[in-house]
Parts: sequence; structure tokens; C-alpha cells
Amino acid sequence: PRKIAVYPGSFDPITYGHLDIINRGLKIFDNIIVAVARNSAKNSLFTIEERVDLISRVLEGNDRAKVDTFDGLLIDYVRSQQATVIIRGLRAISDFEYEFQIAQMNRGLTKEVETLFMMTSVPYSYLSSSIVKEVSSLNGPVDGLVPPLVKQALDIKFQHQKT
Ligand code: COD
Repeated sequence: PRKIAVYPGSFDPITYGHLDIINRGLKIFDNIIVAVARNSAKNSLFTIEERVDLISRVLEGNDRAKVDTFDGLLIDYVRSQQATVIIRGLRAISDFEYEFQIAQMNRGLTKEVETLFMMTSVPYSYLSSSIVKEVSSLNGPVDGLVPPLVKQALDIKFQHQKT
């Protein structure tokens, strides 16, 4: 049977940190579903549709990873996809408490789904969607942090003048 994992998040927008987790996850799982949460409490820069579009373009040509959205409880979505694992990335110690809380809650809700944590790669250990948005909004360089098509979408959002 195929091993399917769900990689959930806000992905506002997707960064090389997320992609690193996806690519490493594909060494462990047959398929990864990048699942964008529709009911996130976070204020987002990009709409759900824009985030899905960026992810699908970034994943183009990769037939083992796909993007989807979900509503409601993550574990219900995971089960609906016949997946058994949730992948999450860990950067600093500061991620731990939040991730620990989500994982414990999900484990309390079902024992059928495991959460797998992958440690960030050193070059991306400081990288977050929030930092990317802040730097880009101030017209700073985000090359090396996000794929070119994401950088382009950020430029359009913040309406940077082309020089
Ligand atoms: N290196 C490694 N990992 C990274 C990096 C990086 N540079 N950047 C981000 N990551 C990891 C994050 O740690 C996270 O694991 C993942 O990538 C996605 O990140 P975000 O920030 O886009 O995702 P979050 O934290 O906003 O996602 C939260 C969920 C949407 C998963 C959560 O709110 C949820 O499950 N909501 C649905 C409702 C639900 O079921 N609630 C009950 C459980 S609490």
C-alpha cells in the first residue's frame, strides 16, 4: 500500500523551507499532500486560491506531491485522504511548544494518525513566511528564500517598482 502523508499549513506564501521539508518527506513517503488550511486564524497576505496556485506551480512536474485545501479538523481531512501521517517542520525551540500542543491535541482526537517532525535544514532554520513577507514589503531581497515565481507574486502584492 502507498504511504501517504499530509503536510498541513498556511503556506502564506510557500518558501524554500517548506519545499525542503516536502522534498525530504518524499524520500520517506510515496505521496505528500500539501494541505492549505482554509480556516486559519492567521491574517493572510495571499488568498487561499493564490496560495494553492503558487504551490501547484512550484510543485509542477513532481507527480508524487500535490496541493489541496481543507476545512475543519485536520485529522478528519487526513483520514479522508487515506493518509496516516502528518508531517511538520521544526525550526527553533520556539516552534516546539506550539507544535507539541497541536500534536498532542491531534493525538487525543485519534490514535490512527501520527505526527512526524522533521528538523529544518540549516540554511532555512531562520526562514518563515512572516519574515519573507516583512522583508519583501520593505523592498528587501527575498531571492534564495522563495522560488522566483513566489518572489514575483510578492512583488505584485507589494507593487514594487521595477527598476
Ligand atoms: N524549515 C522547516 N520547517 C518549516 C520552515 C522552515 N524554514 N518554515 C515553516 N516550516 C514548517 C512549520 O513549522 C510547519 O510545520 C509547516 O512548515 C507549515 O508552516 P505554516 O506556518 O504555513 O503552518 P501553520 O503553523 O500555520 O499550520 C497550522 C495548521 C493549519 C496545521 C493548524 O492550524 C491546523 O491544523 N488547523 C486546522 C484545524 C485543526 O485541526 N485544529 C486542531 C489541531 S490544533
